[in-house]
Amino acid sequence: MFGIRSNVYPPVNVKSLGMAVLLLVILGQGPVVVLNAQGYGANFVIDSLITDKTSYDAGEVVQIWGRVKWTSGTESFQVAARFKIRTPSRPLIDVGRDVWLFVNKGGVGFLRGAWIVPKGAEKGSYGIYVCAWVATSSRIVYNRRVVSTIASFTVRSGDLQYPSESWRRIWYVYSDSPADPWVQFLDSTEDGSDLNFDSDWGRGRVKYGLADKIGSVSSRIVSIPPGSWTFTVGGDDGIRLYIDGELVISEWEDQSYATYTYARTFTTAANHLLRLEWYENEGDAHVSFDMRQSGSAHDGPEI
Ligand SMILES: [Ca+2]
Ligand SMILES: [Ca+2]
Repeated sequence: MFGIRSNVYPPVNVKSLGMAVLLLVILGQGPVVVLNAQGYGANFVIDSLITDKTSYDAGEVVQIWGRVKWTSGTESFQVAARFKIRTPSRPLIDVGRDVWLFVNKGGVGFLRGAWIVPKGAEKGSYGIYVCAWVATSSRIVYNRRVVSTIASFTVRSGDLQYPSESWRRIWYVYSDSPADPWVQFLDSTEDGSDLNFDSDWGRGRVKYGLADKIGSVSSRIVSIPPGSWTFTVGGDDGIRLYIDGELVISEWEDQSYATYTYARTFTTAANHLLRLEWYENEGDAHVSFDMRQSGSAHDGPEI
């Protein structure tokens, strides 16, 4: 699933690099990284291609800007641009088209595009390709002076992260199908430092204004001392728990809030990876996690 943003801007005459900086500030982005841009053309060149970061997670928006210089001539031009992404193993994906660049003779203009990294995007280096076509002020003339350029970035997506200080939660819109639950990435968050938690939203909003059709994948690493431990998870609706990648509790269905336990004896102290998946379909929403040494009234372990 690709999110495509096409931006059509009104005609503007942009003549200085200072305006480029101003434009980027207006766009409200953080650190800007100039990547390995290159281009060619008879009288104009894409001399920079810019993203706000060099690596991204699934669901993040890759903002792309290019700067184009027109080096000679007396005409006033528009440039139509098409943005494409080449993934590590797939051919070019057309991710958007932009028609808004206006270049007077000897001037500077700008391109802008955006792409949302899809859930499940493969890890690796991606290339952004921009093709631009000069147009007259009244109509676009494709294939007249083609310019291309490339920049690269890395996608981190697909990797669950296991912080030691908190749970990391990846939030999704739930699809109403337990077999293929996640239809849209919402956000990833670091949610507090409490290992054991009990989140009961009732019929209220869970997050992002959503009271229904929402779910999360929570993950963290925890150091577990030797001994017998009981893991208790609760869900309204579906819940499942993985320890070190092994599915140990699976109650992945619509249900009223219920808790389930799993016990394991650890013989040595070691770090273990926890992953808790949960979804809320409709009605009440509730999720909980608890781990403690068997027979202990204390939350465990010391972390
Ligand atoms: Ca609900
Ligand atoms: Ca429910």
